[in-house]
Amino acid sequence: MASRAEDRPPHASPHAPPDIRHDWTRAEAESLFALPLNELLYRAHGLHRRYFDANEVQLSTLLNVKDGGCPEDCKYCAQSARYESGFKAKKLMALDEVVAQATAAKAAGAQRFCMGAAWRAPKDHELESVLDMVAAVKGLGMETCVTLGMLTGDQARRLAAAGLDYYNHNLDTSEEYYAEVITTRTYQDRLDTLAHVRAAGLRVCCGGILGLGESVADRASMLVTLANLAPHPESVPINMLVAIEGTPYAANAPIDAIDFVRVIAAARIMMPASVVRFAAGRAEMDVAAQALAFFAGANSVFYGEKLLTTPNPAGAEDRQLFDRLGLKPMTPRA
Ligand code: SAM
Ligand code: DTB
Ligand code: SF4
Repeated sequence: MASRAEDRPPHASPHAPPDIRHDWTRAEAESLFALPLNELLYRAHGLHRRYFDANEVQLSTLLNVKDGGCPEDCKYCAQSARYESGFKAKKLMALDEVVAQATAAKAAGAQRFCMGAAWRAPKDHELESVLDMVAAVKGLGMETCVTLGMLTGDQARRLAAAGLDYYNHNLDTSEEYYAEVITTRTYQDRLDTLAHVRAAGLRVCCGGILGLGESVADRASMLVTLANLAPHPESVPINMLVAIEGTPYAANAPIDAIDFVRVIAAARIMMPASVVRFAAGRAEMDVAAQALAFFAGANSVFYGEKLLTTPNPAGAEDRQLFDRLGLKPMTPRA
């Protein structure tokens, strides 16, 4: 397929292979991981600079609007009702509380407000309440994102009509490894929801988790699935597993920081125009490793002292980090 004009940076030669491709193979992704680190970083950072201001970072604040009690069995998750994580189920948060939290996030400098719910899939009356949240947060002048589990086409269209900007729905791992991690839904269920979200005209936020016991081939396979979605997800969160007491993955070994950086770099090369988020796991990584991840192509973070159920660096700590690194908040695109 011929590449679209906007897929090429202005100075690219018309004969050069396009940067933006949807025909990646697992062997290619694995060979990126196998490059000497400096070579991999050089290639990734070069692409990063072609498509982005390399000194800008996108800031998203997360709020769990529906805590715990989820019927799914995702082995990493604090909110599955199947494990003894000690995390209690609560009712859907009230609208005024959501607005108060979004207002505080905006005042602290967040550009996007992401609301998560521990559902397998929203019921229609539950979706109604989320539509009100989306409209209210949008009314504050923030970008909106929600992650609610599986959606029908109709539900995706209703979210789009309410003014939603992004829908987050992660593939989490490779298709081959998926059934090891989650048995209550299939990879195809995930892909179907992503297709509904895209067809409704929403921007897609889709990534995965490292540290689930997956192999390097699984990591390559996940990136290939992501990069072969056409168009690419606009936002690609790469999470490090936050090991949760009581879940089957409580004792998983932490992933090596350099391996994490390699995945960020490969994601940057395979999806050069997408915003790649260093998502969960920054609280467990030192500043030098975070700086390397930003150089490798990460240009978004979760900003605010809590993820969904676990800690994230505090806003003041991150502001200090961004100052040290000379990173500035990214201007949201229209
Ligand atoms: N229930 C919905 C779903 O799973 O689609 C939305 C909320 S769910 C908590 C959103 C995403 O958070 C998951 O797909 C997973 O990628 C990430 N996540 C959950 N628990 C995590 C953990 N302990 N460590 C890293 N990422 C995690
Ligand atoms: C994503 O990719 N990561 C976020 C968000 N999308 C919803 C969730 C991270 C959760 C980390 C573990 C927790 O706080 O429970
Ligand atoms: Fe439920 Fe989402 Fe957690 Fe899976 S990741 S158990 S679907 S809240």
